[in-house]
Amino acid sequence: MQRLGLVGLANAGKSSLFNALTGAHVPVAAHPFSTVETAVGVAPLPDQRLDALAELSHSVKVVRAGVECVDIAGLVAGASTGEGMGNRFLAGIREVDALVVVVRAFHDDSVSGPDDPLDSLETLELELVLADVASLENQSEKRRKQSRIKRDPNLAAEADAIDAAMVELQAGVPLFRSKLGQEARDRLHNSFLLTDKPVLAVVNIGEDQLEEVDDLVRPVAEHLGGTGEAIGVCVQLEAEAAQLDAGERAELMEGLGLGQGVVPRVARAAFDLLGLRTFLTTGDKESRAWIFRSGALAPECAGVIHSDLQRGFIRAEVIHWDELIELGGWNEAKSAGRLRVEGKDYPVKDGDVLEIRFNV
Ligand SMILES: Nc1nc2c(ncn2[C@@H]2O[C@H](COP(=O)(O)OP(=O)(O)O)[C@@H](O)[C@H]2O)c(=O)[nH]1
Ligand SMILES: [Mg+2]
Repeated sequence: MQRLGLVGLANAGKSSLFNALTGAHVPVAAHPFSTVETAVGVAPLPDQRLDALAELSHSVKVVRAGVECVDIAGLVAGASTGEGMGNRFLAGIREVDALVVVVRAFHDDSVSGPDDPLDSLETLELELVLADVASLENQSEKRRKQSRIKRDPNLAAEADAIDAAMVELQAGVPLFRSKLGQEARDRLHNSFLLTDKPVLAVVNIGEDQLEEVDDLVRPVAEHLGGTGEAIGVCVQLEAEAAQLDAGERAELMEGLGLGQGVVPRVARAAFDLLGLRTFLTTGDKESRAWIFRSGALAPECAGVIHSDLQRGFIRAEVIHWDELIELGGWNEAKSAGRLRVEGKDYPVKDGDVLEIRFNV
């Protein structure tokens, strides 16, 4: 499963965001390093398509997709040289597939730490950049030497990619917002870099800043350019709301003009960032969202449901969810001739409703 790592300076609100996303109860405290053990949880993905399908099929159960989140222990300036949680922090980041960077905008004198979001983002980027520089040190020479010994041109190309990455990193630019091309990025996979992961920034605002949220988010969004999204969230408010029952939560959020709250949008954006998609199944037992990699073919998607369905895959009957709703049901869609029959080379699309035919 793909994993999302929450990172940020101490007291930025990472554990609070983790709780808001996953509905967990990780200790939240006004001192750094309260998160000693790394917490892992699943954030359910909001999905209105699924609710519509469940209603259509009178499903007993609705099973949402989720994204796995890791609350990574706090970072202080100097982590790349072993300050604070140092290497432990960096190791935590190495293991995730995308980063949610939490930067603080809320003011609270009783909670230590910087509250300038852009400043925090730059501090964080610098630590990650320094760690990447350290791990690439001498690597291109090594690759070049091996390339000569083994007569392997791929190693020389990898060395070139490392050199190109070093130019960016030494100018202080993390790879996620660098000019490095896709081919070079692909060649850096073996180097397990920290700044090579896709990034979503969450600007943690105070309740008193709801009106200025756009002004607080803009500098961070501009800094990331086209390479990453930034979302303003009043994390503490949403973490508290996550502990309420659905009715009370809706009332609180609506009252503040926050609709469903912003956290579901964070979960959705993070999911997209990971390059993940969902297809759907629906019936009277359950309506369910299943996760697949963007670009996966029908048999691989069948395998997400059960390996038998992949092994014995014959064909898939497919219809996009909104067409199915419009037609009023599976049988109606069938008699209208709107169910498509797709074979082994069909690339499944986000929002497809599938029924798999297979041999046991
Ligand atoms: N006033 C205020 N305090 C917050 C907000 N978000 C988090 N905090 C507080 O900041 C402290 C650190 O939060 P925590 O989630 O533990 O941060 P972490 O160190 O990044 O995991 C806690 O005391 C939180 O209650 C907020 O939006 N407003
Ligand atoms: Mg924490």
